[in-house]
Amino acid sequence: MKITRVEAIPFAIPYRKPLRFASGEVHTAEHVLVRVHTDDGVVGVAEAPPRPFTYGETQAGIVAVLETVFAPQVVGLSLLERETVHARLSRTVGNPAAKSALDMAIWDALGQSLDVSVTELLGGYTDRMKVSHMLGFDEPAAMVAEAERIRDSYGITTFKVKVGRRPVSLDTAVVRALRERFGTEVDLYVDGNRGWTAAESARAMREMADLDLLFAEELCPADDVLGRRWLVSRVDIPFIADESAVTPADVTREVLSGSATAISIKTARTGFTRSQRTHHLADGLGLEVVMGNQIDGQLGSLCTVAFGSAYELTSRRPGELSNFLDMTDDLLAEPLCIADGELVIRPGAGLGAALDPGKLRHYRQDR
Ligand code: MUC
Ligand code: MG
Repeated sequence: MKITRVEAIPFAIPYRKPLRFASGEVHTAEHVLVRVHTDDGVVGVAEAPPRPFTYGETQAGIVAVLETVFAPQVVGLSLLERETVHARLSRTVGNPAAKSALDMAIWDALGQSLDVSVTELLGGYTDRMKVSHMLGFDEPAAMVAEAERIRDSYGITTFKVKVGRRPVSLDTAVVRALRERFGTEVDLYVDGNRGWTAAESARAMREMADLDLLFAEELCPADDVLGRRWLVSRVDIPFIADESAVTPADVTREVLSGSATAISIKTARTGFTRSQRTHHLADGLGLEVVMGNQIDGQLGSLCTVAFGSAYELTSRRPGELSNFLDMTDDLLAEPLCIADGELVIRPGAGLGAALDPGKLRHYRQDR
């Protein structure tokens, strides 16, 4: 169970349609496949989705930091030494997606070596999650049509609506149109990706007060410290910290200072080892948790559902597991399948993520 080699393989798969939100837009999944090899011939896999506009990581940067900084720190360790891996990687500040993919590939390899699933290794609560779908910026009619298509095709009835445009009525009109079209048949929440000021957020929330929203996420920047606290104190639904609370320490700071009352856990940026810590912290603090999506491909979504299914708290709310539906293709040999609004973990050991060698050859950018 000794780690012998770490590969970082850049690949690019186009989106059918771009996802647009307040802090950026994504046209192509330019991700990094991480493979961890062991002396027994086991290969663990995970993917790192860089989000330069949020965390400053780039595809080339992730490859470089994995090859030159992180791989040498883990080669030679046993798969069981996950806390040593965590301690070594944690000496470096930042680089969340690079560290997380390495961490998750190690857990996958460990699961394969022990012949148990990652979900069982982590907590083994259930084998599935309900799915929440993210609706990117568009006109109200187009966003309603997209929600209809997603509901009809996959049985999904929870939608996260991207907001944060100016004037705020551009977005409040979308949420109102969704509620008018679907009534109580769907659950809705909003994510501003820091696009509004605290005052604009308060105004938008007033305009949407009758629309029965589940949550509000990251409507304004947490760096506007007093404005954000003021906003959170007057919003009467859970206020989710997403990009403002990446590490467990961030969560502690944001929640104890009154800048958030719920959190998003994204395995793409906290892997399994840190996500576990964040889960336990949220459990102790009594926080609502939503399993978020860093615009992951299918391998990343498999990681999210594997973690989310492991605990009662993380599987309570629908997880954001469906961004891959907008991609033209993927690396998994057998595509993920969302049915009746649910995604089920893969049977078998580790993550159960067999890759298609032909697709990897086609989409990889390093040869
Ligand atoms: C989200 O919840 O903010 C957009 C950028 C990113 O990193 O995640 C997405 C969705
Ligand atoms: Mg968010």
